[in-house]
Amino acid sequence: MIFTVDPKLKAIREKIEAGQRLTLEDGILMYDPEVPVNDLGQLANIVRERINGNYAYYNINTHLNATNICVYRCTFCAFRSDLRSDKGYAMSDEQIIARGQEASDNGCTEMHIVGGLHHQRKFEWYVNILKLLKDHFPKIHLKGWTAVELNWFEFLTKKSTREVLEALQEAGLGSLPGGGAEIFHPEVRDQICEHKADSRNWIEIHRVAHQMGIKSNCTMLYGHIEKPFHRIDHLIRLRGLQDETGGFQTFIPLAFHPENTGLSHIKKPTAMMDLRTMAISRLMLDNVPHIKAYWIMLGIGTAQTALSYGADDLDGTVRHELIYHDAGATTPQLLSVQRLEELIRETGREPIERDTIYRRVNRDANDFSSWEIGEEITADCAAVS
Ligand code: V47
Repeated sequence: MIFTVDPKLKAIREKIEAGQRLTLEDGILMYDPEVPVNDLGQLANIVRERINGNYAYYNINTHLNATNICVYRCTFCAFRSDLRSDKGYAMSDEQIIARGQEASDNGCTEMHIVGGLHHQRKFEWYVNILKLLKDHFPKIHLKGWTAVELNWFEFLTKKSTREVLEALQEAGLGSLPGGGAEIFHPEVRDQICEHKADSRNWIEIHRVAHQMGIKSNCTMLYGHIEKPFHRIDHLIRLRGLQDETGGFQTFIPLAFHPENTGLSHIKKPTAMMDLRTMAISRLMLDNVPHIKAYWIMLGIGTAQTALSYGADDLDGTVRHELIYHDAGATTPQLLSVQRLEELIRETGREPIERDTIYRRVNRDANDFSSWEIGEEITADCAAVS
C-alpha cells in the first residue's frame, strides 16, 4: 500500500508493516497532537483489513437496565440513582418479560443487560432476570453484567468469581459486556470510581470467565481526567490478559459524555480525539479481533468514519439505551438494519449481521423476526510477536 506518513511515525509504520508489537512509548507518541490523525487512521486501517478484511459487523440487539439504583457514585455516571430519588426504578418480572417479548418480536439476537448495584436486591434477583428471559426467549443471547457487577455479586454472596459465573451461566448467561473498566491506573481510578472493583478485580474476573470459556468484551472510558499515559497503560493491561486467555472479542473505546455528571465542567472529546483513540486502540491491541465504533456514543457520522480508522463493528440497532442518553447523547434510540447497512456500504465495506459471538445470522427474507445462526466468522487474529 503506497501512502506517506509523518516522519515521526516512521518507526511505528515499520513495526506495523512487519506485524510487530507497539510499546508504551509508541502509544504515547501517537497521542502527540502533532502526529496527524489521518496518518494513524491509514496505519490502523492496515491492521483492520489484515484482521477483518472488508467486513463491517453489526447486530440486532436491545439493552435492558433492570435498575438504576446504585450503591456507587462514580463521578462520570449520569445514569445512577439513589433509592429514594424520583428517578430511581427497579423493573418487575412482568416489565422484564415485556422487554424480552419486544426484543423477540423485533428479531433481536442479543440482550445487553447491565445496571445499578441495588443494595436491597439479592443475587437471586439478578439470577432470576436471566432465568425469566431464557425460559421465555431461549434463542436470545444474554450478554450480561460487567465485572463491577460480578464483583458486587461476590461481595453479596461470599462466593468465588467462578461460583458466581457458574450460577449465572446455569441461568442463561451467554457472555460478558466490557463495561466497568474505565481507566485502570489508580491515579485516575481512585478519583473517578474509588469504591468499585479495582483493575486487579476487573482483570481477574475476565480471566476466570475466559478460563471457563465465556467470551467477553473490554472497554476504556476516555476524555475525562486521564492523560495519554493512562490510556496506553490501560490498553497494555488489556493486551496482556488477551495474550494469556484470548477471551476478549471486541474492544470498545468509550468517549466521556459530561452532561448531568459530577464532571460536567469537562468538554466532550472532539471527533478528532475519537478517531485518534480508535486508531491507536486498533494499533496497540494487536491481539483483539474486533474494535467497535459504538454509534450511540460517538454519533453516527464519527462511527461511520471510524470504519476507516481501525473499527470493524458498529454495535447494533440498539433499543432502550439509557447510560449515554442520560449523559446528554443526542443520537437516536434506534437505527434500522437498512440504515446501518447503508452507512456501512457508503464507506465501501461489506455489512455482515453477526450474533454476539461473531457467527453469521441468516434471516428469513419474508419474516424478519425469524433467524438462524450460521457459521462462525473467522478473523485472522494470530498474536504478533
Ligand atoms: O462502564 C458511563 C461508560 C460503560 C458514562 O460490551 C460513560 O458490547 C461516557 O460498557 N460518558 C457502559 N461513558 C457501556 C459499555 C458498553 C457499551 C456498548 C457495548 C458494550 C459491549 C459495552 O459506559 C460504563 C462506563 O465506562 N459510561 N457513564 C458517561 N457519562
